Amino acid sequence: MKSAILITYLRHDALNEAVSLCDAAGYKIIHTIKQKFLKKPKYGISAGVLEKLKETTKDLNPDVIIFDELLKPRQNYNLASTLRKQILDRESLILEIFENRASSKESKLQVKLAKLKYEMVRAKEKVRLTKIAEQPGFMGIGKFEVDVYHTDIKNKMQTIKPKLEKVRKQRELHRKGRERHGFKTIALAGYTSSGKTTLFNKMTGEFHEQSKQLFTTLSTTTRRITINGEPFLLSDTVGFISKLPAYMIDAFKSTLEELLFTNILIVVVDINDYSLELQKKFKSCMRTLNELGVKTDQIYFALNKSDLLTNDQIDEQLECLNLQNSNMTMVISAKTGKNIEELKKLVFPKTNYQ
Ligand SMILES: Nc1nc2c(ncn2[C@@H]2O[C@H](COP(=O)(O)OP(=O)(O)OP(=O)(O)O)[C@@H](O)[C@H]2O)c(=O)[nH]1
Ligand SMILES: [Mg+2]
Repeated sequence: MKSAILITYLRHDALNEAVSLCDAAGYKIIHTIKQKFLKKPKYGISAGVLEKLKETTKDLNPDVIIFDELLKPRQNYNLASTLRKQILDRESLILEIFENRASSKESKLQVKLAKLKYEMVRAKEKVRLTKIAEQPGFMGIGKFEVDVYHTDIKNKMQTIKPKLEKVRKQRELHRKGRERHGFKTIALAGYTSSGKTTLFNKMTGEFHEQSKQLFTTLSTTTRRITINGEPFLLSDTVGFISKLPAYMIDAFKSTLEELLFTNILIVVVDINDYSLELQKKFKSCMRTLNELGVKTDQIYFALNKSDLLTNDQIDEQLECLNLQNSNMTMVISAKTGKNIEELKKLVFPKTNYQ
C-alpha cells in the first residue's frame, strides 16, 4: 500500500470523507494536517504550515501528498517543487479511484474522458499563464509545446466521444427492449457507501461487490426481480459524492441517465451518519437528482443501516431529514434484512399491479 500525508479540513464530515477517499484509492495515511482553510493563493496552505509540512515530509517520506481541495496548476507546482513529492489534489484522487474501479467498457471510457477533461482545464490555464506572464518555459513547457499538448488532449477526447456514444446507444436499445416487454423499472440511487449494492443484493438475492470503500459500483447493474409473482427490473447505480466537479458529473451522466427513465426511484440513505453529514449528503444527493431532471413524485427513501442505531436515534435522524411524517420512507437494514419486505410492499402496493 502506498503511503500518504493528507492535508484536509478541520470539519469532522470533511475529514471523514477525505479519509474514505484515500482509503478507496488505496493510500495509507501516515500523517494528517487539518486546516480551517485550504485556499491560500500560493500553496493552498500558509507558509508556516508549509514549513512544518516540509519537515514532516522529510521525516516520514510518504509516496504522495494528498490535498483535499482543488489545486491550481501553479499551486500544485509550487507544492511539488518545495516538498519534492507528487501532489494529488482532490479531483485527481477521485479520478484515481474511478480509474481503479471502472470495470465496464462504458465506465472505462467515461473515466478516460474525465481524466482528459481534468488535463484540459490545466492545459488551458498553462497556456493562459504562459501568454500573460510571457514566461516561455513556465513549468517546464514552452508555448509551442503547450499548444501541441492542448491539441493532443483535444484529439484524444474526440476519439473517445463517438465510442461512448456507441455504448450509450446500445444501452438505450436495451432499455427500449425492456420497455417493449412492459417491465417496470426501479432504480437505487444515493450517496456513495450508503448501502445501495447491499440492498440490491438483498432484493435480488444475488451477490455483487459491496464494500466499505467508496465508489464500489461504477456502472449501472440491472437485474430482474419478482415481487408477488410480478417481474420488475432493479438497477443499482453509481454513488454520489459531495463536491464532485461538474465535468465529472457530465462524464458520469450517461450512467446515471438510467435514473431518468426509471418508473420508481429508491434513494438509499445511510442514517448512521452524524446529523450534519447526514443532512449535507442528503441535500447533495437531492441536488444531483434535480440537476439530472429526475421527477420527485416517484421517489422513495430507504433509510439504511438502522441496525446500528437505537429507536430514539432513528427518530432523531428522521426529524433531521424532515422525513418523520413522510409516507414515502422506510427505515431498513440492508444487512440484516429488516423491513426489506415492507419496503417492497411500500414501493409496490398490491393495488399497483393487480
Ligand atoms: N451495519 C450496516 N452496514 C451496512 C448496511 N448496508 C450496507 N452496509 C455496509 O456499508 C458499506 C457500503 O455498502 P455498499 O452496498 O457497497 O454501498 P454502495 O451504496 O453500493 O456504495 P458505492 O457502490 O460505493 O456507491 C459496506 O461495508 C456494507 O457492508 C446495513 O444495513 N447495516
Ligand atoms: Mg455499490
